Parts: sequence; C-alpha cells; structure tokens
Amino acid sequence: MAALFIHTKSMAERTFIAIKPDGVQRGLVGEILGRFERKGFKLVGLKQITPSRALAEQHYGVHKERPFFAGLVDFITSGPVVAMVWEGDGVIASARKLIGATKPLEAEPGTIRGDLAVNIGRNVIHGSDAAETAAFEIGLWFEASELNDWSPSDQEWRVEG
Ligand code: DAT
Ligand code: MG
Repeated sequence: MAALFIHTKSMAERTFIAIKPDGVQRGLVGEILGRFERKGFKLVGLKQITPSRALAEQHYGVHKERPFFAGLVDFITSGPVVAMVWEGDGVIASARKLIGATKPLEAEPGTIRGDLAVNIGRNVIHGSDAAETAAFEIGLWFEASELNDWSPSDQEWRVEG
C-alpha cells in the first residue's frame, strides 16, 4: 500500500500563527519561533505587520458580538504583530497544544501561554483552531506569493519516507 505514504505539496497542512503585540514588545519573538522550529514544523511564511482595524476585525469576526471585542481589536492593532504560516502533518492541532489554553493561568506549564503569560487579554500568541479557520486566516494575512514551498535539508530526520 505504497500510496498511503505518498505526500504531495497540496496535501501539506498549514496553520496561521501570530505573535501578538505583547509578545513582540516583550522580546519573545525568538523564544516562540524557536519552539515551533524545534518541534520540527516548517516555516513557510513570516512577516512583521501592524494590522489595520479592518484586518483585525475580520480576523476576530467570530467574536464581534463579545464584550471584549473592541478591546481585543484595540490591542491587536496597537503595534507590530509577527505573522507566520507553519506547515506539517497535524500542525493545526499541534500548534494549539504548543500554545496552550486561552487563559494563561489555566495553560499547562511547558506551553507558550503557560510559560510566558498571565492574562487572557495579553496571551502573546494566536493560532488557528481548525482547517477552515487556518485557510481563512492564511488568506487574510498573506498573499500567495509570500508563502514558500521548500524542502528542509534535514527533512528525512523529521518524517518517515
Ligand atoms: P484563542 O486565542 O485561544 O483561540 P478565543 O478564540 O476564544 O481564544 O479568543 C480570541 C482572543 O480573544 C483570546 O486569545 C483572547 C481574547 N479573549 C477571549 N476571551 C476573552 C475574555 N473573556 N476576556 C478578554 N479577552 C478575551
Ligand atoms: Mg480562537
């Protein structure tokens, strides 16, 4: 059943990750990037951007009726964000595990929020929560030309075959 082991670029799973303004201001960019790199995922898009209100409101559109929405948009537009796309099998769910629970005081030690944050309104990082939101958020934050297909030279040491 060799077909089971065929991987093509079109099958590759991708997720949208953003280091929020608090993470950038606190000098946590390298620390956070390093956790995804060390796990073995592949970075295929990376830029620093201060989001417009329109971008922020679309990104958090699912929360637009929530009482914290205006404050959330104020916060996410308050300074540079480091926007990323990471690729790999299972990367959407795995990234959410690396990130930890939304409330940092409930996030497990060892997770990004568990180790690096204390407040829900300053929880340093965003990660897409499902395949549909990942596709939406990647398309919202990145042009197709900003994403790179490439093969890490040590790929065979990360995945089989
Ligand atoms: P997550 O970022 O873990 O996907 P979410 O989608 O429920 O969490 O909410 C998006 C962001 O909104 C979250 O990272 C922080 C903020 N937020 C959520 N609930 C909040 C609350 N009750 N008070 C203040 N900010 C909140
Ligand atoms: Mg969310």
